[in-house]
Amino acid sequence: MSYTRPRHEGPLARSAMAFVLAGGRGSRLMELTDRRAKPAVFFGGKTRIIDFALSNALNSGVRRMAVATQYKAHSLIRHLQRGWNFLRPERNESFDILPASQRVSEHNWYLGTADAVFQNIDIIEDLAPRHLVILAGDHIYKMDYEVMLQQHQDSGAGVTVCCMTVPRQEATGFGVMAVDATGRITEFVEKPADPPGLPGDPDRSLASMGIYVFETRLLLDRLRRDAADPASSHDFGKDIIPRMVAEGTAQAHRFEASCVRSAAESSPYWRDVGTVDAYWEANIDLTDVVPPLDIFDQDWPVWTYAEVAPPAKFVHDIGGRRGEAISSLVSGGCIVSGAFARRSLLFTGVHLHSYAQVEAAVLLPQVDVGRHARLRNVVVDRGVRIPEGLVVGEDPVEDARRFRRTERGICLITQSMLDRLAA
Ligand code: ADQ
Ligand code: ADP
Repeated sequence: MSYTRPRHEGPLARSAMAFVLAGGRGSRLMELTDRRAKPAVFFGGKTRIIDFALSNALNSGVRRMAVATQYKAHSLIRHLQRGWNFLRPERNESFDILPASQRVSEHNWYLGTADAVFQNIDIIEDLAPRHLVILAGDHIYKMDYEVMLQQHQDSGAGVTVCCMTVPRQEATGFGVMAVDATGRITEFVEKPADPPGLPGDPDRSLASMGIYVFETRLLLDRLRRDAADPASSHDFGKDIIPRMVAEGTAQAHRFEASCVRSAAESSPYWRDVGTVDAYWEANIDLTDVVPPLDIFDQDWPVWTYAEVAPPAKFVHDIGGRRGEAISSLVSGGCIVSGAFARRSLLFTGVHLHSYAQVEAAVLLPQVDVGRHARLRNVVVDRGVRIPEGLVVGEDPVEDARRFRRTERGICLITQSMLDRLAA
């Protein structure tokens, strides 16, 4: 199924509010989330992961947004303040950063995802949006929330849950559901050890994407009741959604119906990028001639905070050796001098020095690759200085000794790993 976006701004989106959950740990990204929350991790050459959900909201017509933060939030908050501060109250717009701050009880940070919304009820009530679109800040996808809001209104459901099919073995990390012929959710199990397959397709399961639409009044009423329940873990996936499914008031929305695709994209795209392998792969995929995710789509731009940087520069070194990049994404402020990059992402301000070679490398902002270094299948954290002559990606044993090497053979390199080696 393909979806053509209506040219007008979504009327339901315009009166809705997006509430983005960005407080989780994302610990499977290892050292990349040592100091920053997963939504703040860089992705795609210029942007950070959370920019995708926020851009979806903005492009759908949503003009009121809030982001709940908790774990290691400084880098995320700084990014939001710099890049997302253009929504203006005088135009009936708003952008609120909501760090867990014990506003409701002096004993509790955000206990679960539902509690993260509950603790900010007063702020939501002041803004009085008609609908709330609850989102996770850590997924890469393009979606028009207006279409989901429209379905929610038409069906009269209490909650609408966005879903897609996934291979059954991978469904253990999701809320898994069954639906009837009308799209009503008849069963919902959060992260089942043995996920149920689809009728007629036992190797696939229907998974919740953690995107929910509620009428605001109904949700706030539910959250108040949930907060008073000592047996609840105050979580959407564990408490709120299963209860509404049991009452028969939850409806499924198919991601395919609202997934935004440019002419270049062959199938609906959604990635969790929750592991180093998935993160590396989703970034490197962008270097394909026809990538599965089109970040060049002018109809659905990915907004971000852009550091002011001069254009990327490619130069011969003094010996006449060419500086080149092929099948790569090269951001502003990069200098490729007598070095060679293939199938790589160079984020803002990366420098490659003479005789360096990088292949299938994700180099986060301000990485400096010294002369004669050779890097293959790597993710290099922001600001790392790769010493002259370092070779990574050719000797698995040596790689695993020095860096975080995944089973698939991808090496994550941080400055503290290099400092340890040098010590
Ligand atoms: P998970 O993603 O595993 O499953 P969770 O860890 O609760 O659920 O995270 C959901 C979102 O909320 C993430 O963006 C996370 O950063 C954020 N978050 C977590 N704890 C938070 C807190 N205390 N305060 C603020 N934000 C917080 C959920 C659903 C599943 C569904 C998957 C889809 O529960 O049913 O299948 O999402 O990815
Ligand atoms: P990002 O790379 O995500 O833009 P920074 O690199 O500036 O953000 O830092 C991420 C977080 O780590 C920030 O909260 C910053 O204050 C913190 N930080 C940076 N360097 C150190 C350090 N050496 N020790 C502890 N915390 C640090």
